[in-house]
Amino acid sequence: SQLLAGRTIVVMGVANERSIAWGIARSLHRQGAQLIFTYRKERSLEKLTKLLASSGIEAKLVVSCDVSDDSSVVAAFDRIGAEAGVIHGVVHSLAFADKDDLQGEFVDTTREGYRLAQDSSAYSLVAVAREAKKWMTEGGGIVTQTYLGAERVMKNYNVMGVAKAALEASVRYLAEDLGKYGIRVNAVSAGPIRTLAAKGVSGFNDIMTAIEEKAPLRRNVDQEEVGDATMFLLSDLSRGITGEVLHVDSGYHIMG
Ligand code: 0WD
Repeated sequence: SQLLAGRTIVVMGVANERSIAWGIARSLHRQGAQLIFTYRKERSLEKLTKLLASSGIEAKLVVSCDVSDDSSVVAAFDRIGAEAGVIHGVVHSLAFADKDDLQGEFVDTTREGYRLAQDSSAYSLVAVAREAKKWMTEGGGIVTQTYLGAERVMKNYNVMGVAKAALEASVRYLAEDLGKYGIRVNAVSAGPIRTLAAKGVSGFNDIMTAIEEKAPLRRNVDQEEVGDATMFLLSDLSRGITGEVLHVDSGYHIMG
């Protein structure tokens, strides 16, 4: 039987077929979830429409949402609530930083670059959780995507590492706030995966090679593995887990 039959889940952050959010959407669909998608750019809407058609996945709703704009988040979840009534999960798979801040030294980060990364990549989860919880009246799960750069200094990741640290702390505070409503909040910390966002991080190829050499599994992970772990965190199989950061990284994070 399917783990997510009868559940409605909002997936935020599909930009193209390589997006982690698309891998997640496929995992959720395989387990019977009804999916609602949000997108920011028109270009992503076009890609998403084609992906849905070619994969045979039928979206319950596709709605525009810019997570750095409160009124856009409110409007998106108003529409989602009006359409679905109840939602059981949200996948937050978005982040943004200025390309100039993903190279060189962190010490040179501008105030505006810092603000932008925090706002789109960390605060966005708080704004989304606040709107989503209104419709999560049967409980459920919220899952975001983070990276090891939150815990350790990773070359070039810089301002995004600091934003991911804030995101992971936000997961814990949100888990405490929403736990009383039966809503669990968790993060998946994925290893490097070649996507549009990854193109912005300089030296990305070297990072992937390091995983092949040093990670216990001696290989990189893919969108489907991250998708299945995220699916697990949205399903009842993980009902005792909240405030957690689950590494899907071939075990790389345990290595010294
Ligand atoms: O190696 C990787 N790719 C890893 C990514 C390793 C570990 C974690 N992650 C994280 C990312 O930091 C991000 O949080 O996974 C998440 C998804 O990343 P991705 O799949 O690599 O990225 P991508 O395919 O580029 O999609 C990100 C989407 C884009 O969609 P649009 O429609 O805007 O083209 O997030 C979007 C981004 O532009 N995004 C926003 N969407 C709404 N409002 C915003 C925003 N303000 N900012 C960025």
